[in-house]
Amino acid sequence: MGLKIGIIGLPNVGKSTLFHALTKQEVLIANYPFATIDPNVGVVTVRDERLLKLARFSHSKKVIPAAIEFVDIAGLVGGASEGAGLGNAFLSHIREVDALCQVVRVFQNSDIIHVAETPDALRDFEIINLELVLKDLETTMKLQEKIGSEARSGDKKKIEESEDLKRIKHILEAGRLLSQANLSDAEGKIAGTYNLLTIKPMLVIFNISDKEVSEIWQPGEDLMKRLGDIPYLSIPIGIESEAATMEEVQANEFRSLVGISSSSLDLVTRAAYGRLGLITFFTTGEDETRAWTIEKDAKAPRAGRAIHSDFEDKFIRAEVIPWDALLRSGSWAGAKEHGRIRIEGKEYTVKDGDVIEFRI
Ligand SMILES: Nc1nc2c(ncn2[C@@H]2O[C@H](COP(=O)(O)OP(=O)(O)OP(=O)(O)O)[C@@H](O)[C@H]2O)c(=O)[nH]1
Ligand SMILES: [Mg+2]
Repeated sequence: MGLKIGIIGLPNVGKSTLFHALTKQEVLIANYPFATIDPNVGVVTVRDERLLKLARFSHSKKVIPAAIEFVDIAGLVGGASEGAGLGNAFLSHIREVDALCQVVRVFQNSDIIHVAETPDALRDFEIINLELVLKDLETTMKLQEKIGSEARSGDKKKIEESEDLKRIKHILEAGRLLSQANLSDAEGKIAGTYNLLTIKPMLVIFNISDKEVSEIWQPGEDLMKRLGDIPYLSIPIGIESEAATMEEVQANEFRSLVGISSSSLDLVTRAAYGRLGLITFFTTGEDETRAWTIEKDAKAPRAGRAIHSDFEDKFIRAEVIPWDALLRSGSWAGAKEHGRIRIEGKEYTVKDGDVIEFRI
């Protein structure tokens, strides 16, 4: 499953710097707004200790981690939905992604230009959200016109869609993100079908300075309220970007100088998984050990489909064992002997960390 995350935010807040830290790709990082015009795209493999331990256990020739694609999108400014700054070009890039990672600048540094002179996390966060909301409002109104005229012919489905759109519009008019409003299944489906921007799960990264390590900096009360259930991380992106160019030992020494224990970047992928409701299961053997990404609550046949489209229909049963139980058993045969490998059918809900062998 290709998972795509878009990095958004005001210009010059450190989006490309974060992208560089994550993907280690050389991109234009510059102290002027709108340095990025065309999006940068890079794939990051998800670091997972369980995968490495399983691969060692199975003496696998190949290790295949899960991957996330990051897209570094051009900066947005107030009025972007109506064409200000680089205008609407950004929107098509945002439409394509599964989740949004919003970078909000916290670090103070008068040498680094800020489009509104000084950073203000709450205000800046609101500017970006408002642009997304306004764009969704525009899309919704266009849809209402189209679907409304179809509904007048008496089409029952269109009448229902029209009602759903009305409520969606209401939420947007109140300036709220759809992801934060309790949408009904039908409303959620419409928002997804028409690719509305604010239904996409969001994750916020506060770009803190090297002097404000995460233990110290916390969002203020108003900002916390506005974040609601949106997960956030505080990361000194500048530090991580520099550390990205070093060997691991050296990088950790460098991090410890500013009081961070290990790479905070791993937290980004983990938070993204959590936010998107994704889990990992494994397949392991001498040929390869591989991590697979599926939705939480997926049943075993659906998990099979992650491996091969055939596997869902041809699914007979799955042999399942939690990864750590397998390691403790010493071998697959040993685990079998001790009855630790369970035989599961079509109704089995896959758990994070399961090692699965499919019988088809
Ligand atoms: N001091 C400090 N500077 C940073 C940090 N992160 C980024 N910068 C600097 O801020 C400037 C802008 O960084 P970019 O990563 O290019 O910003 P961007 O958000 O991609 O900007 P646009 O592409 O123009 O929208 C560069 O000069 C960076 O070196 C940080 O954590 N601390
Ligand atoms: Mg950039």
